[in-house]
Amino acid sequence: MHNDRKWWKESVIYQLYPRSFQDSNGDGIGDLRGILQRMDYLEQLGIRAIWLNPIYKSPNDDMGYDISDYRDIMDEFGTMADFDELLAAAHARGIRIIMDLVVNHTSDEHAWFVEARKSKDNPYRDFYIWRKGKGKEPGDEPNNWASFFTPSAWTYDEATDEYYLHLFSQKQPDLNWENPRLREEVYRMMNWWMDKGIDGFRMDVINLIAKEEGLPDGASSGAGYVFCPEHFANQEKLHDHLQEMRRRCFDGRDAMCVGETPFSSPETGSRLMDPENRELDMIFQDALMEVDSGEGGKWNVIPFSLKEWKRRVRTWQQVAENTWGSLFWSNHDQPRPLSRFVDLDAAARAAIANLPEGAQGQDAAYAAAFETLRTRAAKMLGAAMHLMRGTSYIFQGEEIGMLNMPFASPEDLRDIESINFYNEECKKGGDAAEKAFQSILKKGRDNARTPMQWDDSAFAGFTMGSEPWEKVNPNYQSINVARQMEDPDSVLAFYRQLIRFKQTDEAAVYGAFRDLLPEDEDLFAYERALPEAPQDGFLVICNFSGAAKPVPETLREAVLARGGEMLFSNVKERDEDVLQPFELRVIR
Ligand code: TEU
Ligand code: CA
Repeated sequence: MHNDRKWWKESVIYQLYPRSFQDSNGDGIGDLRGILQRMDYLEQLGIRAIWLNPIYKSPNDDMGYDISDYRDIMDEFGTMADFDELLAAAHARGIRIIMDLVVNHTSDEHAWFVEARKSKDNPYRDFYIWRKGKGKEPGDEPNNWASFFTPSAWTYDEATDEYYLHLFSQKQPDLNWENPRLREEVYRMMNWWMDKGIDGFRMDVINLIAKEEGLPDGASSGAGYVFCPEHFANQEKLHDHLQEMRRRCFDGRDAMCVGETPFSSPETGSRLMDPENRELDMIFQDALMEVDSGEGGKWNVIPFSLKEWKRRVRTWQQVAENTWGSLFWSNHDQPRPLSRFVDLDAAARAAIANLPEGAQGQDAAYAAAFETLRTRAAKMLGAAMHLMRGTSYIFQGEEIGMLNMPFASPEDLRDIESINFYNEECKKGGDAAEKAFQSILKKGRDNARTPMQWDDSAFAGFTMGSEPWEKVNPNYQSINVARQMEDPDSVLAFYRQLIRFKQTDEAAVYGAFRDLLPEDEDLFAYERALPEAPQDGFLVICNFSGAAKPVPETLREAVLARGGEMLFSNVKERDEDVLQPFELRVIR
């Protein structure tokens, strides 16, 4: 096992989405001074680093993932002076700052692209990827690639009679990483931020920066656009670029680099994270986030299979033992885990099943059961994920058990990915639009972007001014920080203990992982232990089901082999032979 000690292996990292964290000036949009108001909360949480989603100047076509000036702060978020104050305040509290950097593409309003589109011989032309098409009508594009956010990955530029490539929106033109001048500009900018004292970068879709030579068509049986990451993800040249970036920007610094690398196999992940290759310190891989995505991708929602999820967990925990890894239930692109990986509604209905139908107070009984099970399941999921091997990332709101948003209509959506998907489906007629909206309710990125729920005052204490940019979840009066701050049984209290344990217990940080129940459909149980000190390890036992489950014999033996000290539990009374719905036990 690669167990060389690093600060980023011993840190739980809080992912903070500034736009939805705290508004300080009443415009309904989160900002840097709002984060400064919440530094006590972040310190009390116990996390040792914060990953800030992009805060650079941006027209916000994709909420900051379309950067128009890498060396200035987005107007809505404040000023560079605010950032400098935030960095100093975080460091003064022993909290590191990881910046989110998007260098696969820029905004089309970036000065480089404004220049590039002026003429074919402009010095910035080949900072981007331009190709001649067969004409200028749909279907005439240079190849048949589909983009993540638009039917075609190409947009025709009348002025120079060429198309430019954009794997995301048409306001996010891809940068040409084959151009050494472009790479130099990126490295200089990265070093400019590093010299300000930041502690590392989260590199957005960094494994897409190298495209296949010749930009060949995606395999297709007919006309139409084809989503073909095999031609633009994990290409061989990627490794050259990452090794050059490492040499130019990270050598000699104690900074961390985590790369978002969708479509990565365990082999590719290991290669990217192997310290000998000097490419990335760790990656965000998407295997655990795709278990409920059927044929055709995320909008085809299929039932979550714990058994399949555990199979992928074993694969990536093996990678983590050989190199390292990241652990996350959600982020700004994923729905809320409590609304996705457990069925709270079914469990709450089962809990009150003995009440006669329509009995007086049935609604109150359901609400009470739901709240009890929500708190219990949030703790179980938290321990299940974050006690595995790898750096834990906690997305804002996870620590208080926030849920998906019951959006009333498509007009409530703010995310370009969902809006574009919905508009395309509307063109198909029939029930396509309604089906699309139902998928968006389950998997849309806006679910994670509703304002942080601080208290039960208007707009959940996120803003005291105008209507927030994204609607507040109506459950904010029962699910909020203030309500949990002083409650020793709250999700928040549990996460503080979990964070402290994950950052300080040797077995939790550097121990090996062993799945104890690989075949079980409802239970997830594993052991963490350092080979040289097995007795200092611990067992994690999770009932993902909303029904009580007997403790399997094999598990009972593993428990008896240990001292039996209960490190974490999420129920008051335990039955040694039965695990209650969503019950968790962590035993030393
Ligand atoms: O996400 C890239 C990416 O793969 C996502 O589009 C993801 O596959 C999808 O959203 C799952 O629902 C990164 C950023 O995290 C995302 O917010 C940006 O929109 C995207 O890159 C473009 O910068
Ligand atoms: Ca604001």
